Formats: sequence, structure tokens, C-alpha cells
Amino acid sequence: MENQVQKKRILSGIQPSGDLTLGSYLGAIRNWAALADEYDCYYMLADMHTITVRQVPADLRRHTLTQVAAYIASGLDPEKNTLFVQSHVPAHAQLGWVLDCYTMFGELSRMTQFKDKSAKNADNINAGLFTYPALMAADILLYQADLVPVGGDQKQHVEICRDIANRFNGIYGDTFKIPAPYIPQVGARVMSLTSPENKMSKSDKDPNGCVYMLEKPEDIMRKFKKAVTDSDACVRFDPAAKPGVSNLMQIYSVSTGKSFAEIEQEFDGRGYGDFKKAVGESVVELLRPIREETERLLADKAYLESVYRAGAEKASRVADRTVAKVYKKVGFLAR
Ligand code: ATP
Ligand code: LTN
Repeated sequence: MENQVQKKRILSGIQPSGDLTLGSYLGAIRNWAALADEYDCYYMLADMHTITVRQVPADLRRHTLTQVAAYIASGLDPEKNTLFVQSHVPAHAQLGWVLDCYTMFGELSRMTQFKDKSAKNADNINAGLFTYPALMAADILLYQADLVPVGGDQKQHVEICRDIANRFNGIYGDTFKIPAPYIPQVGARVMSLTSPENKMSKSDKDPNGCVYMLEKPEDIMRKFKKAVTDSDACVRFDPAAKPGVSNLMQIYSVSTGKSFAEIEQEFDGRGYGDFKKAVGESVVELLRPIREETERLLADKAYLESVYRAGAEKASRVADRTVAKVYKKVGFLAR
């Protein structure tokens, strides 16, 4: 193995497709910082995935840089974690193409994210949107990752990655480590505040459904006050019958550490007004230090640049070895 200390390895990524949401924070990033001591962690900014949906180039650059700062501000110490931009490591494109040739049309057609995104972008159902899971498999397999910490919506993509890796290993012998998804117990699926049957997502058209990580406190409070609940005025966890209230309870539970039973007791006999205000305030306090630190880091571009450059170098060293191995196995003539 390339890693002498033999720590297990972790790889995850987020697309810089917009402003990060409370969903990306609670479902993914928040859980990453705690893993650094036990694992060898690689966190990517998946800009190559982002262009599967049309982007304004200047916005993509700005979102990518802001996301590097937000990663660090969320507790990902660049000394302990490898933070890098996907397009800075050519191995992703190199392995991505090979894996395209080991991924079946039928299995890609079943991907929920492809179906959702092609419905939302009907005028641009491009080949990259369709083969996205093969590139994501390359992202993971390049690093021989053991675990992939993601929100529940990405489980299907980790599963197809395992299928592709098993298929390749079956033909050519052991090449890739088979990764497992690592999904949080609470917070794995933060739902929209205005339509709690849909997940909270950066590309949601309704700005009130989504709370952004770097949003101002007064805007966060306004969105929670408007959050959709129901008419029975009882704070109780029941996602099927009470999706709006249950979503708010999840958010409150993750941001305060209180259990559902404690929350039900706290708001017993009180109206939704109090409850929504408390949830909003807990989120404001949770995000405040991250927003302030992100703003501070964004003023120091030279530092951010030094972080993602060092990250790309380190990531390339690992990823290039996997590409070399794969190129040899499939029969490409050595250069
Ligand atoms: P897009 O709208 O561009 O598809 P997104 O907001 O749906 O983006 P990402 O930000 O790309 O999703 O997701 C980053 C990580 O955060 C992934 O691990 C994903 O599983 C997790 N995540 C995203 N949204 C949520 C959510 N609502 N609840 C829990 N986890 C989420
Ligand atoms: N598909 C993910 C982002 C992503 C990713 C990855 C996550 C791209 N490559 C590799 C984990 C591992 C998303 O849309 N959230």
C-alpha cells in the first residue's frame, strides 16, 4: 500500500455548483472534520462534475474558491486533510474515460440523480450528466478509498462505484479497493423548508426552501419563520405524517445535540412559532463562526492558493499510481 501508516482512507467531494447549503453541511461536511485523526482524508471540489449543468465561468471560479474557504472554516485543517480541486488532478479524467468503458448503459439509466437532473435541465441532457457516476467512481477508486462519507442521496452512486470496481477486478485481478458509503444517522437528508418532500439542494429554484451556509442571520431567521409545518400544532417526530416538523426537528437535533424525545418535551404545549424561532436561532449560532471564518479566509487568496496547490500535488501522487496500474492492466502500451 502507498500509505505506510496504514490508516484507512477517506474520499469525498462536493460540486461547487452554487452556495453551499445547510444540507451539504449537516449531511456531509460537518461529519468530515472529526475523521481526520483516524483516517487519511481526501476532500475534493468536484468542479468537473459541476459542468454537467451549464455554469457561468466566473461564478464557477468564485464558488470553487469560496468552497475551499468553507471547507477550512468548517474545521478541515489543511495540515491534516488533503483538500484539492478535481480539475487540478488530470488522473480523474484519465481514469474516468477508462471506467466509462466498464459502466453499462442500463445501470446508468437507473440513477435517480440522472433522472432528477434531466427532468430539471430538459434542454441540456448531455452525455456527461449521464456518465457522471463513472467519473465519480474514478474519483473514489483513484485513491483506493475505504470509506466515502456522503448524504443519503449519494448512496446509489457509491453502490454503482462498487459494482464498477468489482467488475474491473473480476476481469483484471485485484486493482481497486471496494469502498463503502458512510452515511450519518441524523442529518442524512435535510429537506427543503418550503417543500419538505424534496431534499434541500443548492440548485433549488425556490430560495426560501434552502438555507445557505454563509447566509446572514436575519435571512436564516426569516426562512425558518416561513418554514412549512402542518395544522396540528404538535412537535412530534413522524416523517410520514409530519414531514415539515420532522425535518425541523432533525435540523434542531443536529445543531443542538438534543434527542427527539428532549425536543418533543421542550416544545410540549407550545406553538410552532416558538419552535421555528428556536430552530432558526440554533442554526444561526451553528453557522456564525463558519461564516466569519470563511470571510476572513477569502481575504487571503494567497493562503487559499497554497492550500489547493499542495492538495493537488499530494492527490496526484496517489492518483497517478492508480492510473498507471490501470493503464497497464487494460493493455495500453507503456510510453
Ligand atoms: P446540486 O443541487 O448542485 O445537485 P446539492 O446541494 O444537491 O447540489 P451537493 O452539495 O453536491 O448537493 O452535495 C454535497 C454533499 O452533501 C453530498 O455528500 C450530499 O449527499 C450531501 N447533501 C446535499 N444535500 C443534502 C441534504 N439536503 N441533506 C443531507 N445531505 C445532503
Ligand atoms: N456526486 C456528489 C459529488 C461527488 C462525490 C464524488 C462525492 C463527486 N465525486 C466522490 C463523494 C465521492 C454530489 O453530487 N454530491
